Amino acid sequence: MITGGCADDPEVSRHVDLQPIEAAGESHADARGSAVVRSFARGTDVELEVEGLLESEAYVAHIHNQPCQHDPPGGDHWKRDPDAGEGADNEIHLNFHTFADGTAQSSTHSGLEAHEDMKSIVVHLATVPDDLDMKTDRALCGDVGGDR
Ligand SMILES: [Cu+2]
Repeated sequence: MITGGCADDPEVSRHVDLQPIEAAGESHADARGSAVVRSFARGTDVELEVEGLLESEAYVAHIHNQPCQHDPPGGDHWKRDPDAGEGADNEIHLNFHTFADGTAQSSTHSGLEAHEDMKSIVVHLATVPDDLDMKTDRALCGDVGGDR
């Protein structure tokens, strides 16, 4: 349950099934997650649950602007205004820390309203090896479903 979210009745709720990205390798092969994206006239709530991640690690997740089949999976960050800058006032971010069993839950309320470019949720690797960059540091991806 989200408390302190946008409103009682979302206009649209979309479910997201997150699967491991192959490039993340063995360490995340069993990672899974699910999320709900609720759209309101005045913003967006996201609830995320993950398991099978590294123990007691920090992760970041974002809403992205391409589907998971895109290369790289999820493309770039979704931006409410594509011409404006990065950061939480134009993007939707979730920061979380896993428990000792590799699970975590995270939720966020953003004042940014959804639009069609909201295609996926990407969970980035907690620790980025030297030979990876933001395009290849992805642990999980899930397409934002179109169901109403
Ligand atoms: Cu991202």
